[in-house]
Amino acid sequence: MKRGSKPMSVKRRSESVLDVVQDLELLCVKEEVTDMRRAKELREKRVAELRKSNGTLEMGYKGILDDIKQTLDRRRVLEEYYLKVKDNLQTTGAVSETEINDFRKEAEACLKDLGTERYTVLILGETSAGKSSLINLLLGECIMPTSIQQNTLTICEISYGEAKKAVLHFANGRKLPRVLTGDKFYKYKDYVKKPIEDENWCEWIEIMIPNPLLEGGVVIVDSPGIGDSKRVSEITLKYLSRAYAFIYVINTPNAGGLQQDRLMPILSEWIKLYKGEDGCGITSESAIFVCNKWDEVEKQCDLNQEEDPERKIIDTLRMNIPELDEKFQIIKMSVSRATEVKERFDVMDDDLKSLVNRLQRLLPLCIERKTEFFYYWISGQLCSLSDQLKGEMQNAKRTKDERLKARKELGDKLSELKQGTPIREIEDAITSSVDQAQIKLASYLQTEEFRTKFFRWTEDDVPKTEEGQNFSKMKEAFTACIEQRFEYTLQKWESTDNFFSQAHLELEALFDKGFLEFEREIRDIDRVLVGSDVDGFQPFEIRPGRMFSPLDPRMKKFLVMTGVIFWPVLMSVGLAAGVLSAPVLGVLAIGKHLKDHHLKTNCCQTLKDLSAEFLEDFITNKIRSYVQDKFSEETNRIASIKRCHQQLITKYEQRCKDLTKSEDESREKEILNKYRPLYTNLMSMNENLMFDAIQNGIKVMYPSCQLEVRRLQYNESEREACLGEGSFGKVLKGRYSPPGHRRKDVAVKKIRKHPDPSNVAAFLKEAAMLKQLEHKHIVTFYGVGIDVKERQLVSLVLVFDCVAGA
Ligand SMILES: Nc1nc2c(ncn2[C@@H]2O[C@H](COP(=O)(O)OP(=O)(O)OP(=O)(O)O)[C@@H](O)[C@H]2O)c(=O)[nH]1
Ligand SMILES: [Mg+2]
Repeated sequence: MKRGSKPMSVKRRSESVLDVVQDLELLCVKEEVTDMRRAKELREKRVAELRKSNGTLEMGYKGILDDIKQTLDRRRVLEEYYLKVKDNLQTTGAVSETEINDFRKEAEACLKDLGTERYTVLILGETSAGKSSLINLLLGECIMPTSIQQNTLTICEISYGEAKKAVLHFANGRKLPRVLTGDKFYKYKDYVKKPIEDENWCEWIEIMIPNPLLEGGVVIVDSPGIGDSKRVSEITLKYLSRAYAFIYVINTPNAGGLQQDRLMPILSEWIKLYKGEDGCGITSESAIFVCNKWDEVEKQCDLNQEEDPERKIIDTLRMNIPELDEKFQIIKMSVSRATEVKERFDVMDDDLKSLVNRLQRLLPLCIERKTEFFYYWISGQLCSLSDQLKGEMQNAKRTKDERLKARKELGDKLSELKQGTPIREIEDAITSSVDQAQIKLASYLQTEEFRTKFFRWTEDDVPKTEEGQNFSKMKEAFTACIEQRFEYTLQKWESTDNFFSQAHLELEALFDKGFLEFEREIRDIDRVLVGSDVDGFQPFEIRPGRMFSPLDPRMKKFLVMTGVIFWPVLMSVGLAAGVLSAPVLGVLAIGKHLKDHHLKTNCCQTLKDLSAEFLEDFITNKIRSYVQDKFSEETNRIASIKRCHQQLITKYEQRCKDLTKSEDESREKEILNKYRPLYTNLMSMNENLMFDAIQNGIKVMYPSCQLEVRRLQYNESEREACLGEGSFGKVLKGRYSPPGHRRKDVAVKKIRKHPDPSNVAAFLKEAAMLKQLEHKHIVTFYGVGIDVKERQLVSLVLVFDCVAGA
């Protein structure tokens, strides 16, 4: 495969009819032909069609890069506001140096994340699924070695460089990284295949090439296959949390495509990531599943009509990822066919085109999630800062007695916060869950049901080992096989018994309760500090994906007050990375057995004996840590909450001191003069931020609250359509088709005044309120429709159930 190789000229001299017929097959032309002229005509026609409809890969790249570029503006808007806030804080001097520094530090971290123009796409899947082949196809050149045997054994990060260059990062800490350029460049390929035991094994390899797709910041990462070797799989699992987006390559013909025991370990890590990672980038949308080797499936299907492997795959995936959008996220293709079509005719076949289309949607989507997160953050900062100023102004108006009284009250509230009762409750509950789970699991492992399943091995189950394979490889294969079965059997048990998931749910509810309590304690403190009416606020239901309406200033403020670290914690985020701790099971001590049994080649008996040994060892030594590991997400989460709790206390203690500092009552006027302009400024900046964010396409309403305007119909000009008018807008009859539901009659409340920052803010605040009411089952509120054309807000509507709305 050479990049830039000329498309094959149709006039090849020694071409036979058979060649052309093969081309037709490659191009998926079904018509049967025997005549050379007709065959060539058909071929030319098909290639022309493909060129017209799908274009070349270079054109595909352009689409992807253009769409990424589009998101740059959004990031710039946020950056602009960050600078504005910073300027304001510095020039007024109303906010303490420490506070400004805190703000700057956090903002810069966020901006760095947002501004990173490296979009890492991790390609993963089981061994020999075609991961490396897919990368070569996407890059249009043979960068990764491919083979039917397990081949990629290290992480390879492929990014842009003006000249070809590779850097080998040896695992062996004593060796310095080695740079390969010029003639030596391609030597990295030898290192890709080096087994983990090799002293020159690389932890990762950087490959830089002047490829146009990568120039826009896309970084493609090839990973070792998951499944056969536990140690090798772990390399990939470790990398997971660093990726932006994922392409999971499935070896479709292999046992119906999705081997549950292979798919699940990786998928469950990925699920953990996205479940929590709301707002931080990884969502359930951030992966594409490529059902590869479809050419082989088609051949098999000719023989065997009854099975539909695609359906089977979709069902398995959906069982594990209920949010899966199958139209967008699952694609069946033949990488080898697409590669050949691309090389011979320089066009994208339909498979490749559809992959490129999905990438074109996937990458900007992942960036979008990050911009949303940063928007909430900066807007929350503004709320928090203005609240602080309000507090200062409030205090300036107090008499000395009132101030002392406030200080006393604050002291009481603070000591309540310090006790940390909700935290202790959660900690106790985690310990008790671990205890119970251990008892339950131990008793299951003793049952006849489990033992029969776990100890029965047939010839088919024996891992494939090559003739004369070395001892340690053999050992590893047997161990992996037993551990996989163990995990799989327990997964099956869990899927009927739901013991762990029930325990997780109960803990989750406790976290929610604790969160609300925490939030209430802070609100109490705020009431003393700011003095304004904060009772009106009612907390929302907290669920990842639809936790709250971030429009609510209290909530935003709470999130930033508790620091960015708390944000993740609330949504049970990214801790999954920490969860990827050392394997609990470890390598079995099976050397002795293997030696004894190997020669007899009675593998089934060996596996059976080893399973028994494994089980005994597990029950006596490993069960506790296994169960603890199952609850590690909760354990990590509570640890972070504790950290944050401590930080909050420090912050409030400082505020408590400040409260009595300004003893001199004559300063009231001075303080008010100093703070009021900044306060007003920050408030309006927040409204402007929201307005600009909307006009630049950033979702300011949490996704569950913002509906797609194209699903909504209403007619403003019809008189009968008007259900009523209010001060803010008029209410019209309309129809709304929620995704996956029938069309409904709805009431559409449309903002009446010219939409400017301040009335848009007020209008949306109403939406936030309504979302809350919906939760209380008072009114069915479908959401907000925001329509922007050419960066201009054209309409803004709230959509309710018709009866309630009317
Ligand atoms: N029939 C068919 N074979 C394919 C297809 N894609 C890849 N292959 C073959 O599958 C084998 C494995 O491909 P690789 O790209 O090396 O697979 P990999 O997932 O990178 O494998 P490891 O790195 O070993 O985990 C190679 O022999 C490829 O030629 C396809 O679409 N159809
Ligand atoms: Mg590979």
